[in-house]
Order: sequence, then structure tokens, then C-alpha cells
Amino acid sequence: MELREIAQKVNEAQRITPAEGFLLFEQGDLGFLGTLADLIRQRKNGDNAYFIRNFHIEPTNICVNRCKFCSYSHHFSKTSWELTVEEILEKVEAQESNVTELHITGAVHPDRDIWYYGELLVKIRTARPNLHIKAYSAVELDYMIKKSGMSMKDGLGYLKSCGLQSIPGGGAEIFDESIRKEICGMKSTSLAWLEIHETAHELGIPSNATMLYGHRENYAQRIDHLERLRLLQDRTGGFNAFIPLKFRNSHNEMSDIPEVSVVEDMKMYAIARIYLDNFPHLKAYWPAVGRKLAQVSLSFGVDDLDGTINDSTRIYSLAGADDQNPVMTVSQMITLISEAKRIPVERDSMYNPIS
Ligand code: V47
Ligand code: SF4
Repeated sequence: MELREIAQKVNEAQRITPAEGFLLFEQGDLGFLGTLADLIRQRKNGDNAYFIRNFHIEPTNICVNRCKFCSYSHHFSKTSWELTVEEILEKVEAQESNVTELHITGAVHPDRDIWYYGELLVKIRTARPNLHIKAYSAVELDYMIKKSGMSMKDGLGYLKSCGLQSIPGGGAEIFDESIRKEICGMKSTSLAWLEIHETAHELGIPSNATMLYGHRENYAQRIDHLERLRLLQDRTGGFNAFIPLKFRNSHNEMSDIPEVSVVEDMKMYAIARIYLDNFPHLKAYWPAVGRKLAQVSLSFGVDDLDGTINDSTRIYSLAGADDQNPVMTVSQMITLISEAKRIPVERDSMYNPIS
């Protein structure tokens, strides 16, 4: 009976409560959840499925933190790297002119500061003025801004003046304080993550949000995470997309935890789409879930497959993802989306179609 009431609410475009979200996790089967999520996706984005021509730069994997799920930082991977500014600029200049977005994120290096990262933005902007720069997760920002002694508002304002245009969703992990302490206790707090995104939105810097799921958290903690994001979005409207990130268990301190099933993945996407009624987009990050699951997720609320990732990102290849060298050509992306009976739309960073 209650599931039917939830379906009715979704049909009438009404918001569901945390208790109803929890019930969907506990009792909703995949067909039911997929139908509801698909209805919302269709309402918000029609049959468009977006992608972007982008590339990632990970400046370093040397990290002051020691998150247990991380396969990427120098603590666990056998390699460590610190790109120089010149090496980063070389990567930027090597990109074709139709690539529209650069995503920069990496570890929290003990010796680098806001002035270094600000100047890096200025140099990239000078080299490629039309490239949208989405940079630095809230965890990196928290460290560099606190170290500078600036307020969050001034630190973000400075970075914006250097060329920062949006903020990626990393570092959110799981907001529940007890699990956060267990899996990434050294990292910025949930409160800090939320405050940074709120301040960014107030300054006109849009951002994304993520959630790391499928490890020690339970359904109530997933709903708590979604609820905190929904409340913040009600206040600011500054989030573009929500990206559920499936925990991958290779080469890290949480390898004893099995990865969740495909059914659990699709439930996660669908319930996120149903719950986050104020988020315009739900993104599947295909290097993390694999191309096949990303394609299936288009029937569970997803309308954005992130990008061509014209450069390698190591966060997931080191954690056990199928793609060891994540690059997707535009024609592969178009085929993948068209097979799922969606309309492939190349977008810019603010979801404007590029013709
Ligand atoms: O915060 C690290 C995750 C995130 C593992 O905003 C892991 O457009 C699974 O946030 N298993 C960084 N996940 C990546 C990220 C991101 C990616 C793509 C697009 C955007 C965007 C943001 O990667 C970290 C953490 O949650 N992560 N290790 C792992 N073993
Ligand atoms: Fe550092 Fe990020 Fe890895 Fe945590 S997840 S150890 S903050 S690189």
C-alpha cells in the first residue's frame, strides 16, 4: 500500500519523505523503481542523454589524508607523482580545440597552497581561455583555504578571480559522521564539505555532489546523505548534478568488503533520481561503473554520462574498475546512448547543448 502511495506522489510530482526513501530501498523492486525514476528523468530532461568532451588532470597523489577506501594516494598505490605546472600546461595544450572542459582533482599535497593552485588556474586560462575549468574538490579547497588563513568566502572568491568556474563533487563520501570517521576520519568533515559548496553557490560557482556507496553504510545513512544535499539545494540551487560513486574494492584497506551487486547499483541510481527532486541532472561516471552499467543506468534515472575523458584518470583504474585506460570517443558515446533509445546531446559544462 505504501509503495503505491509513493508512486502516486511521484506521478503528481510531489516530494517524498526520508521515511519513504528508506522504504524504497527496503521494499522497492527494480522494475518499480526504474519506472518511477524514468518518469522523473523524462519530465526533467526529455529523452536527452548528455555527454561532454572533457579531460582530467590529477596533479598529485601525495596526500595528507589516509582514507581507507583509497587506492590512489601514495599510501597505497606503489607510485607517487607530482606534476609540475609545465607538465600540466603541456597536457592542456595537447588537447584538441573542441574539448570544452577540464576537470582537475587530486590528493591533498602537504606543500602546495592556494597561491600555487590559483596561479595554475591563471596559466591554464591564459593558455586556453575557452576551456571551462572545474577544479578542486571541497577536501582540497578546505585544506588550501584554511592553510592560507583566509575565510572560505575570500579563498573561493580569489580562486574564482583566477579562473575557477565550477567545483567537482568529490570528497562527500558519506555524510553520516560515524561511518565517515571509520572510513576517512582524517578528511574534512561533512559540515565543512556542505559549507564549502554553500559558499561556492553564494559566490555564483556551481558544483556537483557525489556519494560513495556500497561499503559500510546502511540505507538510512544513504537517505541521510541525500536529505542533506536536498536541503542545501533548496537553499542555493547551485548543484548541477548528483553522481553516485560505487565503492570499488581493489588495492585498498577496505578490500575485505565485497562490491555490491548490479541490482543494488541500479536501485541507488533510481532512488537518487526519485529523492533529489531539485537536482536537474543525475550523472553516471562511466569509468567507475563500466560502460555497460552506465548504459543500463540510462533506464534508471540517469541523463548524463560525463565525458569522453580524453586523458587517463587513475582514481578508478587503481581501485579495480574494468577500464584501465578510460577514453571514450564521441562516436562510441553516441552509439552507447542511441542503443539505449536516448538522444545523444553534447553539452557544455552548464548543460547547454553544443551543436
Ligand atoms: O571523493 C575514491 C571516490 C571521488 C574510490 O563532479 C572511490 O563531475 C569508489 O568525485 N571506489 C573522486 N570510489 C571522484 C569524483 C568525481 C568523479 C567524476 C566526476 C565528478 C564530477 C566527480 O572518487 C572521491 C571518492 O568518493 N573514490 N576511491 C574507490 N575505491
Ligand atoms: Fe587523499 Fe582523496 Fe585518497 Fe582520501 S580519497 S587519501 S583525500 S587522495
